[in-house]
Amino acid sequence: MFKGRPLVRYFLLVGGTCLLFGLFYSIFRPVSISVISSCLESASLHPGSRPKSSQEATSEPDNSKKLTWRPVNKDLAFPQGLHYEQPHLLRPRRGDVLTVTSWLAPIVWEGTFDPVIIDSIYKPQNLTIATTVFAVGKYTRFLRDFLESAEKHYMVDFKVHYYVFTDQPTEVPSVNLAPGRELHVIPVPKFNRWQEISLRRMEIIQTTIEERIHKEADYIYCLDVDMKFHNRWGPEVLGSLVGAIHPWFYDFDRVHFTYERRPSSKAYIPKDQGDFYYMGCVFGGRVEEVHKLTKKCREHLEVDKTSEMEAAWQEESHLNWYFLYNKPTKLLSPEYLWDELKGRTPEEIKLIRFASVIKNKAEVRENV
Ligand SMILES: [Mn+2]
Repeated sequence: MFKGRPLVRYFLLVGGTCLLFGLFYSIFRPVSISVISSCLESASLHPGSRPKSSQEATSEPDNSKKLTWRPVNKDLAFPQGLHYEQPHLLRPRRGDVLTVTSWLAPIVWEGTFDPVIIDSIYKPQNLTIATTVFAVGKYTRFLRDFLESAEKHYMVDFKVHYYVFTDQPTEVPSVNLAPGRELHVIPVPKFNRWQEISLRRMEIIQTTIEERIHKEADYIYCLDVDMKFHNRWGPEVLGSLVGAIHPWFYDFDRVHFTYERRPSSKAYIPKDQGDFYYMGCVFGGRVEEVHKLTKKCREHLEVDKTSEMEAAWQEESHLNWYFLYNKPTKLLSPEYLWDELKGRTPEEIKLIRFASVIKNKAEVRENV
């Protein structure tokens, strides 16, 4: 009895301590873990603020740190006295199509915006829109139609700087440009396969943003050259990060999207993931955001290349991966990148703004 009491006290003490520890642990563990992980996250959001590992230090120098971006004008200042149609909450302009995503990004369709309001907001902002096109090999033949139709419909009354990447600078046609619009020809090497052009495009856009576009433009749109404008393609497309929905897949279930499905590729998207299938021939947004996009896609393309992996649809597969994990802030409906091969225009497409030119792919593509 006398001997048993210290033993009881001992067990009480040990048991109590364990209980206390358990209590402290359950209270503070989730906090400390979330604090640590949020610290890690913020460190990865600002790569410049954390010491670089030796592996990173040996890779290419990170030019992005030195870049200064043009200030963002986020105001939607509207002039006084302008008359326009009143919006009605119970009368949606489009009842037949999705006009906003589940992360609240608008999807731009004819009827969802008032061009008078959009122009009145954006024209006074004195914006410069960089526009990249690649005209390599026989694709130079598309330049004239592309540029002439762009002068009629693309960002009319805005300062547009076209950057034409080509292996044949002498083949770039001279097209009359409206005041404030410029065309810069940037020589690139001739690639052996058309897939190669698609694989190198992200890298070339990234480098050109770093070298000059970051100083020269507020927004950048990267477009395919084998396309033609048919109707307004205006400032309603402006947004931080903008993707365009592919005209062939918009009514498909995501399991049927032509995402990259091999887990060994950096563009891999599992069957049960994905919002939309975006087309590689149109993407854009603020120069800073498009720089992040091209840099990440370029890195992923290079990782895939070292393991001799080529994603199903090259840069388009990587672009779809990027937009899945970095949601676009504005989406363009298929009006903004139609394909004439689709034949009869469906009911939901009220007008075609920009469409691919019907071409003999075997004839214009290099080494198919
Ligand atoms: Mn194309």
